[in-house]
Amino acid sequence: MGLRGADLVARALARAGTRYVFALSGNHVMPIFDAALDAKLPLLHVRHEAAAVHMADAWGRLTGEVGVALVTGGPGHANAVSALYTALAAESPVLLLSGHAPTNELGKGAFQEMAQAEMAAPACKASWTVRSAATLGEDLARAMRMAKTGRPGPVHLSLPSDLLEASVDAQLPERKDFLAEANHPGAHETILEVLRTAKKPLLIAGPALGYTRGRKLLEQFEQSTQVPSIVMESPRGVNDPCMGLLAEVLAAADVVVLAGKRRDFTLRFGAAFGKDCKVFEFDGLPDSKSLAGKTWQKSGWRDEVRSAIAFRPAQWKTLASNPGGPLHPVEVGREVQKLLMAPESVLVADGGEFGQWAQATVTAPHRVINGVAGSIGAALPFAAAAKLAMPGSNVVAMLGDGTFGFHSSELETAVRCGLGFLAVVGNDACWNAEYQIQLRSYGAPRALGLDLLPARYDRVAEGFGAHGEYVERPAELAPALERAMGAGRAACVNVMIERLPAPTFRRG
Ligand SMILES: Cc1ncc(C[n+]2csc(CCOP(=O)(O)OP(=O)(O)O)c2C)c(N)n1
Repeated sequence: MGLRGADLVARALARAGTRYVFALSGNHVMPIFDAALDAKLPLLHVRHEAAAVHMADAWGRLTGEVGVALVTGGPGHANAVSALYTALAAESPVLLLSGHAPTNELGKGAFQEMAQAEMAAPACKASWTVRSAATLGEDLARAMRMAKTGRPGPVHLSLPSDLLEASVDAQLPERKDFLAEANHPGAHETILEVLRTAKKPLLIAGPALGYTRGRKLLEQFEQSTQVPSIVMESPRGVNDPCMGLLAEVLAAADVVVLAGKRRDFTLRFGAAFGKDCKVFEFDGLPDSKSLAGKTWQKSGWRDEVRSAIAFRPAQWKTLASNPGGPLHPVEVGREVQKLLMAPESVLVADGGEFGQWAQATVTAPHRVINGVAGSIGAALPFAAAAKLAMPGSNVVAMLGDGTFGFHSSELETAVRCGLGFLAVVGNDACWNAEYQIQLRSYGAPRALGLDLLPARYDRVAEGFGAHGEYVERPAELAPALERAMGAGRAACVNVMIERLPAPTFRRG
């Protein structure tokens, strides 16, 4: 038998070095499942198409490789699209491959026919339908390069099923055709000079510089220039509690360079800066070669910035919950922090108020958060992909109880695939972030519709074969976390917490 279009796709993915394809099956893509066998392309089957994209997203952020998701056409594709938005805002290199109705039936009411490329386009860097079986390999190579080049992001290809089944006589692209480095464009002498002569300069990087390799570049830049750099990748921006007293720093800076960071809502569209501050927008980082021979003055400003961002209330160190429970989120964070001290540990934070408490109380060398998109629900798929990418690491996801419900069935995926991460659910029996808005904006008597049951998410996890722990009182927390970490499989610790608004900080 000659090669089918599907073989070209599977072999091209394998040649590109794709280590996993996060997939959910469906009629249109079954030829690719079949072709994956011969191409030795590992498929990891998930429980919801959005989870496949979230996993590809976390994979992209943590490894720098393009994360690949494969879903079926029509409704399968539609399910995947919402998750593209998170990857787009996070500047994560993702390729979404969706099956598609066959070309010879288009316009006739084909099974699950839908304008898929158009539907994905607003949430992607690029989005198109492949037109010929012979170009499937080239299309894939181009899509992968686009996902990684410049500011990384998701790219979508729709693959009509007749092209996947057609016999092809086409060459596979070379390995090099799939490769492109996330580039951080080069020097900009004027900007460097302005930074060098500023008294309180600040470099604010966008999400793409916040992941493993980007962070190294930022560290090098900061070491060479003494200019403090921060990454803004969280939805509350200036009010993000994990950024401590960032608002003070932004108001005091005299020169700000936005390095691949938009002057968007997270910076109050620029109103977060002092009125005399000079703000420059630059698409990336000046490269270190152009710094040679320059002298950069050290000053106390860099330390001032660091300590402002690290600011947390002193009482957090000793804050204790009521012994009878529920727990204060700070106490939960303090215990979880102990699990994430090793160099490769990963923190996943998601959800409304609890997600913010988690980010404010826990740090880890690697972080995957729901990001500027502010979309909740991705934590469990993120954690599963993180464990796959970094199998020797402790991976802890901290998520709200509402958030848990979005992708709880991925705990089954985790157990089935041997992905032993820990999910810590902050259970306040509420969609608290929105409840807090009701309290602030409309008052307690007008609170409506946001209560949840104090549900036993630990038992849900057990039902999927994971390890479950239920924590009502502070004394139970540490032993429960220890048992969960030692369980040797995915685990869920369901912690009853106080229903508190996320913290905001003022000095003094
Ligand atoms: C996909 C999506 N749907 C809805 C929202 C709005 N939203 C933001 S936080 C939140 C409540 C989250 O509740 P939970 O996970 O229990 O966390 P809590 O705020 O209670 O700590 C909601 C509904 C959103 N940001 N993203």
